Amino acid sequence: MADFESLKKMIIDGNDGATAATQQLIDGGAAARDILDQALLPGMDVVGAEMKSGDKFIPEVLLSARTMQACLDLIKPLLGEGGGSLGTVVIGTVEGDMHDIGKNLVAMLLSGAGFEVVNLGKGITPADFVAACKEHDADILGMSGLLTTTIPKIPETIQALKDAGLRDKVKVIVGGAPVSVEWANEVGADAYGANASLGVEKCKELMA
Ligand code: B1M
Repeated sequence: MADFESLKKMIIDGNDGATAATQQLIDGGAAARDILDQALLPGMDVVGAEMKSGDKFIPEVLLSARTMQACLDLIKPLLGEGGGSLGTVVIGTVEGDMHDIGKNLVAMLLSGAGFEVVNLGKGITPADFVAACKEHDADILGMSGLLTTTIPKIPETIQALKDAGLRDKVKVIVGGAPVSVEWANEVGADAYGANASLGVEKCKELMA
């Protein structure tokens, strides 16, 4: 029988049995948020630490990431659908950055909380962010950045929003491992999400 600890280890190992274990936990009555908070996220934390220390290489990290995404897809419907009444959030990972697990998680929780979410994917240029905000009449633009080399695309996008005359209408929230609240303030974002749940809380505050 699967438990949180064994699922966490499967994420670390990139073991494709993780989806069956996630399903077993769901069938056994485990809450989606507990699966996320007690197995999936702690598993990716270990992967990150091992990548940093050189104990894991990119292909292994990729396996873990794919495994994590497959498990997230299983719990996604259980995080609820809120009907989109709180406002429209356009969200994506910045240009040059292919990390999308955290951004997808934020998108899922926003949708569950009642936002209409337009998830643009990863590697999104400032021009494409602006075009999507226009097209979808966005209330909030969410940008995720995981690389110190590419997070300058965030202030570039904020400038592009200003140039398009949209900055007064569209609030901006940013997040991702190298981003901090101080940096977010410095580059002129309206909010910073330290994690997915706090990101949702900040979006609710922005709409209040
Ligand atoms: Co990469 N990677 N990676 N990687 N990778 C990091 C980010 C890194 C910190 C690893 C390390 O060195 N310890 C490091 C960045 C260092 C830096 O710049 N500061 C790094 C590097 C260097 C790289 C490459 C350059 C490696 C190389 O090729 N030499 C390369 C870059 C490729 C590119 O993007 N152009 C690369 C590639 C990859 C993989 C493809 C193998 C894979 C990504 C797969 C995918 O996403 N589909 C990968 C992974 C998996 C990681 C780590 C291990 C895990 C990231 C993750 O998914 N975490 C990561 C180490 C780490 O972060 N500790 C690392 C789980 C996820 C739930 O958390 O994304 O932080 P996170 O999101 C959180 C919060 O940040 C927040 O909420 C989320 C949930 O709590 N949040 C928001 C995120 N976005 C938000 C937006 C919001 C609000 C909150 O509002 C809009």
